[in-house]
Amino acid sequence: MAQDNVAAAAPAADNAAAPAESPANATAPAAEAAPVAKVAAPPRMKPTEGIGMPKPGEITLQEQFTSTGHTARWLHDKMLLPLITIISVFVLLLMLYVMVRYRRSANPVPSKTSHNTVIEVVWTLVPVLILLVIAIPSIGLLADQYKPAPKDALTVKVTGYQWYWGYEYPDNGIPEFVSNMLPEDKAKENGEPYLLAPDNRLVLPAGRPVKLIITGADVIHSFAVPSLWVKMDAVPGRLNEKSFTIEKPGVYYGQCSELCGARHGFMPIAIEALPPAQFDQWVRSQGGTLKGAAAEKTADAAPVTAEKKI
Ligand SMILES: [Cu+2]
Repeated sequence: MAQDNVAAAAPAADNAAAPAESPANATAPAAEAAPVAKVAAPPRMKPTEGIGMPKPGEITLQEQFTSTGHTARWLHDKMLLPLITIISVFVLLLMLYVMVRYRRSANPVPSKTSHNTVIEVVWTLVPVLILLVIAIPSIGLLADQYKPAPKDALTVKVTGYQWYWGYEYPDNGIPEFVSNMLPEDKAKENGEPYLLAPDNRLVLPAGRPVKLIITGADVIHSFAVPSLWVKMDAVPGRLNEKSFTIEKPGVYYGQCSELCGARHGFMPIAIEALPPAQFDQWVRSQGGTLKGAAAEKTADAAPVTAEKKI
């Protein structure tokens, strides 16, 4: 293309009636030095209905895509929910029984009983045992949620602003870009849930450990993605860490979860988890460099120019 322009400009130089822009066209190719190989960003991933987002009428937790998420959902669905159901039904039946069995018409002379050692021991010990049974998996889950990231984790800095998110990839040399909510017509056009879909997503690799460093720039926000079991406060002047590995590629939506001002409800989060190779392609499309094992595999990759993905 550069040669075409030069060839076209050459005869024009002798021609007095040459269009005014000809000299500019002739010099432009010279100004652009060696051709730069451009890596295209992978196409914007389509979300799957009901995955990584709430479902209408849903009463339980969203389907989980991290190991901590699976433990948490198991604790909620298989332990807490059955226990509170049994206890609530038991107390309700006990109250109904007492109301019917000891009603005034059936008991004109009320009992004067005020003490029963056996019952008192039972109603103290049984709740203690129930709490102990809950505590064991619960403490394990708590520890899991704050486990430090493995050494090879990809670090991404997340900053909460009034009222949008900023994402920076220090490991890949990608400077911060911001993520704003999509207007309703644009979200619908993309086939994405309005109020959950932002323009720029937080792109992460699936199957590789990730470490988010979360902070706030103005007030306290909270970075929360329910289907990845992620919720961490973004506090000005403090760096909070959250580490996880996303099991499957996909789009996972979340929202700011700390009341942060007028547009708190309009600063959604979308994590696009790409297969590792596609993530590396995305990094290069943004002008970033690969890190660790990913860099060795594609060491001969051509340099690229930055291209923002919308
Ligand atoms: Cu908020």
